[in-house]
Amino acid sequence: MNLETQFDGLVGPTHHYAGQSFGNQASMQNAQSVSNPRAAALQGLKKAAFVRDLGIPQGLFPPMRRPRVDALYRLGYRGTEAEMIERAFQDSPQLVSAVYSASSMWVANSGTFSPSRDCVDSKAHFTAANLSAKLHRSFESPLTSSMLKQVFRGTRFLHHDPIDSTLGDEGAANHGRIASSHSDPGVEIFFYGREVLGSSALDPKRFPARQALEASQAIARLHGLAVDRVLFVRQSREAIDAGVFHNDVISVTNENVYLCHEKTFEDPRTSGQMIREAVSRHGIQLEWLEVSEAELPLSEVVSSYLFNSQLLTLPSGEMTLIAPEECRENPRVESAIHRLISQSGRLKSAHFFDLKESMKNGGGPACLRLRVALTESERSDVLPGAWLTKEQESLLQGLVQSRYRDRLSLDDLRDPAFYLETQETLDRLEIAFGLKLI
Ligand code: SUG
Repeated sequence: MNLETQFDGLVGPTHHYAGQSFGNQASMQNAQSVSNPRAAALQGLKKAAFVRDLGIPQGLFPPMRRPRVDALYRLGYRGTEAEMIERAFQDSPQLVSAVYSASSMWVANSGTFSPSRDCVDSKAHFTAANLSAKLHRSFESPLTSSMLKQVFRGTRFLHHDPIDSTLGDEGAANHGRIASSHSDPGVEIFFYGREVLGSSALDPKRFPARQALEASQAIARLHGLAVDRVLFVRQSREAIDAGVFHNDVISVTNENVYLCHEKTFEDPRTSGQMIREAVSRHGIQLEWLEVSEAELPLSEVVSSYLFNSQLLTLPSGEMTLIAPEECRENPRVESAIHRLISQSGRLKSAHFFDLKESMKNGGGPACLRLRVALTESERSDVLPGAWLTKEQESLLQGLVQSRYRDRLSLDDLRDPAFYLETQETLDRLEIAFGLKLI
């Protein structure tokens, strides 16, 4: 059986809360709290190691180099690094927060991946996301391209540059795939919240929609996906306005299973029919698992992050959910999970993880990983240092324990000592992963 490879993002030493993401409830609510980068990285590592120990291939991306002093330079700041940071902080602590953001940990937003089985040239395609909706996240995109190229090497992979930034693209968080198995060709679903060139009549009112239809269409073309295997589905604006800023906050696919909430789509009847028809045309036996608004209201979808669980196929062929601890704290969510498990032919278990540090910025288990359904030969082309082996796990644990702070506030970011300390930590991570953090 070909299991889907998971790549998690290691939380960086600059993880903090600054309310950078308007429309992301957790980020907005925790704006001024003090973070614990050490706990954040250890929580993420523990989850990734657990998935590896289930027998699923598990990789890890390093954090990106921060702060983006180059961005400060482009914005007109001059002097030494410390001077530029201090001057920028005096003008706007939010700007310093943006250049220091550890947001690259949410690698579900790093890019869109199409397995070689789906692509006309039989290569595995990546398009790095432009993340243009938020300043702090837009700094990721050129670095993401470089990182993906360093990790997925050789001629089996094709890497595309980010789409033009006016056409917002948030990567795999707005992308799903339904297939009989990870080894088979699938139907790829692109979720979008707005049209840049079309009408704005269906745009959400309260919060911005981040994904543009035109970006998704471009990715489908670049990846060489067959027209009858691609769907473009509009996200519900009511859901976006309730805090569903990415589709992976309200639905998740894995092989032939689609787990979603009633309020996933702007037009549930047409979208549901389109998905069922496309999938059955290709002989895929779809298992549609739906949670209604009556069973779990949108507000609790957002607070629990149930749909941001990882839905994973195990070596036994059964599926499991890797869910955030918050799901166990809400009795309604807990009983929904029990119902789903008892009803499903494939979902048989759930595991709960404390990812509070990431959750407080709106990043659950699925945000922290990029799924790449690789063949065995494609796996052999992956940069060796990017696999989460037991040795790599303990090396990184040690590094995090000895070098990451356990308290970080917005004010700490202006401290020149923190700048130097961060560079040293990132240098060590560069060596541990064997790739260049530019
Ligand atoms: O883009 N939060 C991220 C969370 C990303 C979640 N990813 C997925 N759903 N796949 C975002 O909103 C908050 C940073 C801050 O406020 O400091 C942040 O960027």
